[in-house]
Amino acid sequence: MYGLVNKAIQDMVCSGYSEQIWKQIKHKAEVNVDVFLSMESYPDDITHRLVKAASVILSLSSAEIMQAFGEFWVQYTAQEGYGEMMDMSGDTLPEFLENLDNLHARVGVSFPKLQPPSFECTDMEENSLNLHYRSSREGLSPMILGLVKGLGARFDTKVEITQTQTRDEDAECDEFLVIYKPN
Ligand code: 1DX
Repeated sequence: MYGLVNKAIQDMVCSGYSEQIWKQIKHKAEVNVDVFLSMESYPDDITHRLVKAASVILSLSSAEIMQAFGEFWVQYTAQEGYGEMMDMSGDTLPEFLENLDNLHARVGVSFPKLQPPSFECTDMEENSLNLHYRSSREGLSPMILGLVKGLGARFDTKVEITQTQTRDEDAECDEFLVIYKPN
């Protein structure tokens, strides 16, 4: 994944805990990268090792860390150079979710190593939708819970999200029921 992701993990830990805790996490993860470059691609394994090590050092589950990271990502990218892109992607939670594939397509033009996930909204009602999530990566569904909650905060919208399908023999992709209400 692009370094922006690892940098976001670093900033989340440093702002919520401390630089020293971050150093411990990096050491435990055996990650010897001094500074992550946002626009450089790194092996996914580095990100996974950081999440695992953070879970040990902070005594949180990997799922909890990934969910917190998803929430953090929405505001982090908005303030780290991608605010305009986020602003263009919708004024409401459902609109933003419907535009996510376009957003990733735009990023992918400049950053060809992007492996963008795909999001599809079905069964759209006044206050609910079904979110289908497809990714070349595995194990990231806890992050989706956080990302959608982060979007709820961004749009001042109350959200409940539950996973209704998990990608396995039966289901072709992960699915989430999103219930929302703008304040
Ligand atoms: F609900 O499933 C709200 O590296 C959401 O595979 C979900 O392949 C917002 F560094 C610049 C750059 C670069 C901008 F400069 C990414 F290149 C992307 C900014 C998306 C904002 C996807 C990150 C692929 C890296 C799912 C989890 C990964 C999507 C991460 C969240 C808005 C983003 O993001 C998976 C990669 C951006 C950029 C957004 C993502 C890669 C999301 C969301 N994804 C890189």
